[in-house]
Amino acid sequence: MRKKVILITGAAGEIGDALIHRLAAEQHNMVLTLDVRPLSGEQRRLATHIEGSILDKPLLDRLVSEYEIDTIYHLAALLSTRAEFTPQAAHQVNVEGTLGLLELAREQSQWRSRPVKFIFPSSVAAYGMPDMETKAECPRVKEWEWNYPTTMYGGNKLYCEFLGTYYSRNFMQLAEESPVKLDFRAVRFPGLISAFTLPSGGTTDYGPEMLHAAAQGKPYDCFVEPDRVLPFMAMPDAVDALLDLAAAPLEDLNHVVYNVTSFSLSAAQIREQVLQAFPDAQIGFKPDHKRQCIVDTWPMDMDDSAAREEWGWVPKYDLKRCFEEYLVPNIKERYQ
Ligand code: AKB
Repeated sequence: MRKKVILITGAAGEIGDALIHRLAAEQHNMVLTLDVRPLSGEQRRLATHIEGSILDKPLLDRLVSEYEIDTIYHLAALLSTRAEFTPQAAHQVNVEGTLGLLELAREQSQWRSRPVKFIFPSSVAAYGMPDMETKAECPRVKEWEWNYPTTMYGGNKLYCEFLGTYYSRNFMQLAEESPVKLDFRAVRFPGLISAFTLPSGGTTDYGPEMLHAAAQGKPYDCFVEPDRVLPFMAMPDAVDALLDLAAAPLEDLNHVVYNVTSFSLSAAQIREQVLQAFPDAQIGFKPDHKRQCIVDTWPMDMDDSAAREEWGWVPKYDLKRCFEEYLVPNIKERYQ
């Protein structure tokens, strides 16, 4: 008999790190992880890890012959700044990789006559505000507004939301016999901040980088202007959002894609928060024009009322709790 598992792709990344801990602690299911990189020491104890690529079709075939994949958390992706330097590679990983996994989930759903749950982290990058005036006039965007991404990553995420919707709702809609469709659900995340890991290749990275540099006594130059505002969220809330959306009864969900967010603040306000905890921190501003342009197309806030109404989404960490109870104590302990 095939072993029933929860599959996490991109498991060695920031969200994967936190998600493995939660899944292993809270659920009895076996966690199978896939990443081109090895897992860190502690994670290795909690999951069965396969070191490999989501683009390796024979590897995916081997996985489904051995395991019954019940839920997929598809986290593997090249983030926004990195994707601008290697757009073709980003398209391969972000779009073709997702398509391959959707196919795998479709086949598994039919083989076991039950939908595989496919949980997809999308991003604030799926939005594209045309200019700063519009950004100021429309600070809190709904899921269907301003879906005009300007980056490869944002375009990839928006298109994969469409692909997931297609596979879960419209696949084979012209065929007489409707196959069992998979159950695709997506959250659009703001910038995420973890006390334990640092992101790499993202455009919201200045938030966590400022804090982690200060905790280590290293000087840091922020790559966006002080007045630029973006939405952010603490990593434990991001993991809660994925788990809560996965657990929500399908009949309660009227959407496929949901915004989730916690607090919005400017780069200068992040600096102030960091200075409260680390008064000697040396944080300057040296804007990078290209990264700044990306930030300028992302909205200042996201309207997450659909997630709140339909599956009870509420972030546990507002700005104050995020810094005072989660980030600062854990980061101080980490770098002590
Ligand atoms: C990035 O900056 O690329 C990510 C994201 C907003 O999805 N953090």
